[in-house]
Amino acid sequence: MQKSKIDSRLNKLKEKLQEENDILHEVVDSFRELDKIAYKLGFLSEEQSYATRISWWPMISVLGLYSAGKSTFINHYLGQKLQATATQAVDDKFTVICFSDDEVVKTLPGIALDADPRFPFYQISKQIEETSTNNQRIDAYLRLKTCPSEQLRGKIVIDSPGFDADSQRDSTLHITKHIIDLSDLVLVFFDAHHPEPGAMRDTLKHLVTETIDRADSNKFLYILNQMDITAREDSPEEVVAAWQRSLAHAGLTAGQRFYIYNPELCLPIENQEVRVRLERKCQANLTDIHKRLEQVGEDRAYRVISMLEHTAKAIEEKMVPQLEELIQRWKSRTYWTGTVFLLLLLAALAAGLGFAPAETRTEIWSWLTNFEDPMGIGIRIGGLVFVLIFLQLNSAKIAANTILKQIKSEFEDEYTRDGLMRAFRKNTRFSRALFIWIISQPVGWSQKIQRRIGDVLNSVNGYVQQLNDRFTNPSGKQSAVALEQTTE
Ligand SMILES: Nc1nc2c(ncn2[C@@H]2O[C@H](COP(=O)(O)OP(=O)(O)OP(=O)(O)O)[C@@H](O)[C@H]2O)c(=O)[nH]1
Ligand SMILES: [Mg+2]
Repeated sequence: MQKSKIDSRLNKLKEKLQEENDILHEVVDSFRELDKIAYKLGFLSEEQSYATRISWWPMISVLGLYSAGKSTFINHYLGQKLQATATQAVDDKFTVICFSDDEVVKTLPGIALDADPRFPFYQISKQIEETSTNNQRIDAYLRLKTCPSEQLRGKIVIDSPGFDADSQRDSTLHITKHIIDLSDLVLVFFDAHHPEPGAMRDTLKHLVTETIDRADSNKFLYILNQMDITAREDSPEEVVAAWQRSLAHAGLTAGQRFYIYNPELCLPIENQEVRVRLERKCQANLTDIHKRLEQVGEDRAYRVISMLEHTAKAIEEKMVPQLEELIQRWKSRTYWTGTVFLLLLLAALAAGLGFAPAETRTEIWSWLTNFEDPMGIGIRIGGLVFVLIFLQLNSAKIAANTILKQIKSEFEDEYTRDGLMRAFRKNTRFSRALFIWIISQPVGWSQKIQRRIGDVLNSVNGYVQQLNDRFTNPSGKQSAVALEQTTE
């Protein structure tokens, strides 16, 4: 049941990828192959898939101060008037914008994001329902729009409601954080009307101060927009300097900053010198931002393929050796626990015999050393084997439980921890505990499986080659020179 759910989700994912004419749909099959290997080894349960742990479409989120021009920027980039814009705060929802061949723009409720494999949002609805104070559902915060703009192929853009001086609702902050975590690129918009810190306290706190120490801080682009308006009254350099000071005040001293205005909305600037200077700089900045947006699309295919390679190598070079080490630990712990139990049992028997009357001791001894009665020998050997197996199975169980607790505290990464625990349980179940002394490798780790991982790793090279061909030669036709080079 669960398995067919994951199958249909991945089939849908392939369909969507194919729609965008991308070689990535083949990569889904390679992820599926790794899933099957992981099911055998126990690292994944059958309702899980490595393919759902990565974002197949890179996400670009546009966040920032209210009325800073976020929606206007997106419309300009897409070449479509997709999002409503106004001088008043217009939007209180996040809009997830994705590509569709369909000429008609479709707006769907947030719940649609749950069902679509393109979006890594499917766990968030539950969290929102939990954090929201008045039981609001995901539809109250998110909507989905499809748009046929070529710029959107292979990407997802998220427009967001503006931050204002009032403190944000918990759910909005929660979604913002989730979106920031998932995004490949985050554009943080400021408004050149208010470059000073007072007007944007919340924005600075949530979108600047809290992002500075992140490992992925280079994905943030800080953008001062609507420069044309201020240039009519103040010197643009002073406005930019005031903004830079606010950012520095919030703790941001490095990071990529840009100042721009929307060329379609630019108000006339009387001072020609200022106009030319500003136009040149803002145009260059806008081009740089657009380049970064493009880059995200191109990087994405390589990134997904490198995730495939990373996952295959992690199974082979990390997970399996870790599991082998845990199994060894289990064997030696079982051995010691069993030995202690056996010694305790012997000590108890010795003590029992010590207290028993002399005749009983002699009787037991003569029974034990009587090798004439085959039935009796059988009972004695059987009894001994039974006691030893009983001790072994119990020691193995106790040892396994202790090691499971150790895995829980030793591994911080949730996926590694859960995978190892699941595989370890599979390796220490009853039938394995019975033959613990002859176990040499983890369940499922056969030569055949190792070859299959090797095949997935080989396919990575093939995918990279196809991608290189694509980007160096978008039409798909190889030039004579390129052909010569590849056949050499
Ligand atoms: N002159 C000028 N006006 C702009 C520029 N960018 C946006 N605007 C105008 O600023 C107003 C606000 O723009 P929006 O795009 O709605 O701003 P937003 O950030 O999406 O606003 P919210 O979604 O409400 O937070 C609109 O009236 C736009 O026409 C610009 O660069 N120059
Ligand atoms: Mg808007």
